Amino acid sequence: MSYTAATIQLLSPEGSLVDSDAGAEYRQYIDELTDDQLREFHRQMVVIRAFDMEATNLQRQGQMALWVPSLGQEAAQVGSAFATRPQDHIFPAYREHVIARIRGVDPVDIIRMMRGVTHGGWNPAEHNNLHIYTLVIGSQTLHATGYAMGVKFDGASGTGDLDKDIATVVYFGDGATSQGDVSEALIFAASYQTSQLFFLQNNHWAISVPVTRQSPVPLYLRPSGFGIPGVQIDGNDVLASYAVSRKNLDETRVGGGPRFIEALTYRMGAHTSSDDPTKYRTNAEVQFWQERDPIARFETYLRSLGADDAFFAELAEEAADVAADTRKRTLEVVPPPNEFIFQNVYSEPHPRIDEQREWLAQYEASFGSDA
Ligand SMILES: Cc1ncc(C[n+]2csc(CCOP(=O)(O)OP(=O)(O)O)c2C)c(N)n1
Ligand SMILES: [Mg+2]
Repeated sequence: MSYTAATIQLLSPEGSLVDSDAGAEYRQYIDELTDDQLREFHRQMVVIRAFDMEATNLQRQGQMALWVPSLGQEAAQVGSAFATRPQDHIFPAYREHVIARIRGVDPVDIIRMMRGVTHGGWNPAEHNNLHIYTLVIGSQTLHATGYAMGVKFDGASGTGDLDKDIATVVYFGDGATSQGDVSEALIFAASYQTSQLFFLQNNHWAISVPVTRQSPVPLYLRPSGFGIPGVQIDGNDVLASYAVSRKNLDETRVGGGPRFIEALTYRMGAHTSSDDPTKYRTNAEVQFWQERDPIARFETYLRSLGADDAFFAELAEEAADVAADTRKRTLEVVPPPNEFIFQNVYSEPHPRIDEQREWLAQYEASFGSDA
């Protein structure tokens, strides 16, 4: 499944602006961007790719139980993340590493979580409303809709103030659309007319199940059955992701009702470090998408605007520094004390917890003092 006439694309895979009728209503959002903002889009994409590759290596070297790569999906994530406003709440799935970074999460905190040394990751209230990762497929769409309903009941959306009204964004995958949770979230969003953006990253695979097996129609058409407008974008085009998200977010925040964006992208790497994609997909398919790489086309575009070799060299250095720093700090992570497991289970002391704490202490002691 690839781009069609309905797919909004503002930047072609060759790196030049596309002047199509479908994209016309979004062009103004691009025209407003400064050179510095465009370079920041690129910077975030390049840095997170370096981080992601280093995290993949660290997992291979036994430093994490699992890694979930974001390779190839940088544009869908960066564009939509920059389209949010500070007051917005974001509910990610589990591979939105650059969105977390843009909202102020230290990416090493994602590694800590995958290493199993934190309970959940981070406190959303201290990280610009970036909620925690959710590995239970699709469940975050319900969390987001519930949150957006609360926002609406509080009168904190739909007042017409772009700088104050809160929009809620939820990220999910093509496979998630087959979960009942997502349909339920769409129904409640439509019924309560929440200020909410459903952002689907269609990376064409749900582990080894292709999207074609999960839906005979393009997924952006599905929300119309719930009364929610849907639009399909080239998710490897950071400009389309930014502009279409910006417009839909600003319309939903002031009371336009929920919106749905399907970003066509591709998971270039494995589903996770536990997966071998060569078992179920062809090299030709991977190559097709390599030719539509989100970063390569944006570099071409920035060069056409005047970015020089020095800019790209400095950025490559910064990305390498982030990767090196990620490695260094990952190797320094100290496991928390056992007591950490028992904290926050109940608000008050509980005999079962005391029993389990005692059992663990005895078990640990059974290894002797050298353990
Ligand atoms: C409720 C539930 N069922 C099954 C799984 C196992 N599982 C993990 S990832 C995944 C595929 C998800 O695919 P998609 O929604 O397209 O997201 P992607 O991983 O491609 O980003 C599945 C089935 C799970 N984590 N949760
Ligand atoms: Mg998928």
